[in-house]
Amino acid sequence: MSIEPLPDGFRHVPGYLDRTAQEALVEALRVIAAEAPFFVPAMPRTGKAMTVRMTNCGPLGWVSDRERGYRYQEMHPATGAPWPAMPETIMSIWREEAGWPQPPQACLVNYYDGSAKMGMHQDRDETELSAPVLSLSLGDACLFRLGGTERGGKTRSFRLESGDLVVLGGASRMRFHGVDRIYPGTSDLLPKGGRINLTLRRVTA
Ligand code: MD3
Ligand code: FE
Repeated sequence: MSIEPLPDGFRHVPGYLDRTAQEALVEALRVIAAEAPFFVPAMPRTGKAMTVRMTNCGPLGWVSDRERGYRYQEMHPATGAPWPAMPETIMSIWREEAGWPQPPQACLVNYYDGSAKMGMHQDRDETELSAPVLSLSLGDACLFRLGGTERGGKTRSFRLESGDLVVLGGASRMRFHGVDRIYPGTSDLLPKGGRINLTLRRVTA
């Protein structure tokens, strides 16, 4: 038997947020979603709807549509309003865990229902590709897949549970990754079930 080392710059902290902290974050997200409703992003060119619903908080938000593709912008694509402020709790997690001097500029909020997935991709819509990406999971567990820096290479899978933190820095920042499936009914944090992932990013240098 052998212990495989975790890939360089990849840190998974199971149970990073306790139940009370998870509940507080869900309440903060409720307020955010009331102001910046979840939208369904469309794939560039094909216009095919993604299965994940999204919203954002912070100065910049990640959006996608058929005509203009993947990008960051200062306003909500449907309401035209600026994104709600990033809650202080989220900013402080970045300060504690990112090891990066500048604050995060975007907090993408992904909502997965029981059948949503996210295909393998790289995060490369940021100008700043040296800063780490932080991920917080809430609600139902998921099967997360991490690959290498080339599409089609070897991958390994992890189960991410409610309260888990993942930090993707260093050489892991450009790895392909995706969400293969949600495990419905594995958490009672969200009354209607499903999974929320918060992804904190630095966008510009
Ligand atoms: C960056 N989200 O929004 S967590 C995404 O669970 C995204 O909703 C997934 O991928 C989710 O872009 C995964 C964020 C994450 C995970 C692994 C990475 C970002 C990563 C590996 C390398 C670089
Ligand atoms: Fe990603």
